[in-house]
Amino acid sequence: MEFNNVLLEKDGNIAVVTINRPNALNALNSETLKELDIIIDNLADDEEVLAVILTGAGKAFVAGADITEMKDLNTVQGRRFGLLGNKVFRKLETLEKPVIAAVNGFALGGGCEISMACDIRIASQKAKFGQPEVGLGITPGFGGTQRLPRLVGASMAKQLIFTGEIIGAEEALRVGLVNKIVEPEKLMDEAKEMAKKIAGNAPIAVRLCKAAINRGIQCDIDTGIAYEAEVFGECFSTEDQKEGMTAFVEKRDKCFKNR
Ligand code: CO8
Repeated sequence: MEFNNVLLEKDGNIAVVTINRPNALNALNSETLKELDIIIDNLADDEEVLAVILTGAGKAFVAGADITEMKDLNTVQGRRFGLLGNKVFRKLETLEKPVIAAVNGFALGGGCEISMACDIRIASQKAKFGQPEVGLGITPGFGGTQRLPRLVGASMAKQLIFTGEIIGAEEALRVGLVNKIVEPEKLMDEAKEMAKKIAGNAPIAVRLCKAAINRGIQCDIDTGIAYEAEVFGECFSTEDQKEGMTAFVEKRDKCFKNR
């Protein structure tokens, strides 16, 4: 399937999704969001894909939602646009496969927000992050007020959102917005290496860990632990649990089958 603004490539079990509107610094317009929506559905259904990398073409990761498209929206249209972005980002966040954001450049507004809907963020030394919305007369609208405080704490999230300041990769690492920083030319190799490492583990266990962590960060610890016990138990109904533990006992390489 061909898309106008997003590229999808596969490298074995790894899918690389590249937002590809470099002339607009990969700004997210409705068409791009709708294409991402379809691509995420396709990735969910593709049994070959065990991990996903999201990146941007050219010098930006994503420089935000498309300001040209948003400029003249009325209340109803603004809400609809916000809901579309939120629907797609939440679908990405709850995709039953791990997603790594390989942040190659500007990740501003909706760009920072889509990176936060990924499970892990690897930043190039050239990456820049920020939520500059208040300078445009709006609030973050694709989950920034919700995911940023969960990642960096309420106080730092308020500083970043109230000031709209743009921070570099080092500061993003310091505040816990990114997992690691790498040289620009090594970004995709590093992301693929991490994706392959994850894909080498039992896929059902990885999927259940993602679900347990995502659920746990938004509920009380007793509910979270009860959920963990449930998914832990579920692992023992999988062939891969038997394989992983038998391979350990027999001191041989494991061969997971995603079953
Ligand atoms: N939307 C549309 N076009 C953009 C965007 C954007 N967010 N960002 C850059 N572009 C375009 C520029 O207009 C320019 O186009 P053209 O060549 O036709 O003039 C092209 O990309 C290149 O950009 P610049 O020439 O500005 O490149 P610079 O390297 O000089 O500057 C910056 C790079 C600093 C990233 C600058 O482009 C910039 O400040 N961009 C806007 C960043 C921003 O404010 N992003 C937040 C947008 S708001 C948002 O994301 C809210 C999300 C929630 C929405 C909810 C809706 C209800």
